[in-house]
Amino acid sequence: MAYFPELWFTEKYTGTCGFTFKVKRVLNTQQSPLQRLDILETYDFGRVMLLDGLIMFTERDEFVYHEMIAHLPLFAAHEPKDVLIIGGGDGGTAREVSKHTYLNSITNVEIDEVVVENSKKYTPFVGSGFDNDRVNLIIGDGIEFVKNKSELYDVVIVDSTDPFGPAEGLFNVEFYTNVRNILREGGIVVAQAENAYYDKRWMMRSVNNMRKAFGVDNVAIYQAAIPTYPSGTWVFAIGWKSGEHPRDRFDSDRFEGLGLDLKYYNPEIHRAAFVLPNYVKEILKG
Ligand code: AG3
Repeated sequence: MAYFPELWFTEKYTGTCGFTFKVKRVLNTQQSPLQRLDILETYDFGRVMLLDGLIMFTERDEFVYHEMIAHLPLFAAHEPKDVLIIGGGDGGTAREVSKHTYLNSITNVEIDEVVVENSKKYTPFVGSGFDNDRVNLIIGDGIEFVKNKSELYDVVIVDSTDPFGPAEGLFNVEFYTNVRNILREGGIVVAQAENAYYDKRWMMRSVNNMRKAFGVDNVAIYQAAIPTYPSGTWVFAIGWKSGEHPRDRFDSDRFEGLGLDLKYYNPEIHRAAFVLPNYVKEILKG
């Protein structure tokens, strides 16, 4: 009788626990100049992209991350015109930002072309985000891009990998300061900031560095439930150059006007995402 050995993948969260699923097949494995990339076909999560062995997104729950990193800052921003995405090489963030059809420009700076190529080929549900003519994709280093830039943006979205390897420099004070310098008054930055359960030090590195660049009173975090990321609850750090807390800014006219068909983000979530459990509040106090 034929013998079908099974293939399982585990992302280790610590030395002693992790997240495991069975793999139907491996669609691609590739080493780019910057990182290892794997595309898996799974039973429970559809297609999955790994970078350096860590889950970047799954077909089943990527909508949570991409809606929350894009729509929350965009609906909080006052008449946004120009958006900059740093990272986001899979196209998921560009896909969501493109739904804001009134924008003048969407610039996406991704360092690794191999991620873009693979996403277009194997995970078009996000990769097609780059098919939109309004998305200007630049293959380059986001850290360099924000240095000495003269163009201004209303919203900057940092959709990066974890804070080591290629993305390390996207979590430091210098980077956030350069981002602040290219924001218009009232402008908003959002950065994926890991989680408060397994990786509170990384989360706080992002929050503290953003605080140094924007001021303690102009930085907050919000959370979203993402089943396939460590702890299942993901943190986004948000900084604003001036004006009201983004929790209290929500352009309902623009939201109603666009009539988006979304699966996670809604006006109630916009506010509620900023409500934090006590253990997270404690961590934020430092
Ligand atoms: N970027 C953030 C992924 C972080 C996940 N970390 C992990 N699995 N250890 C996601 C990219 C999606 N556009």
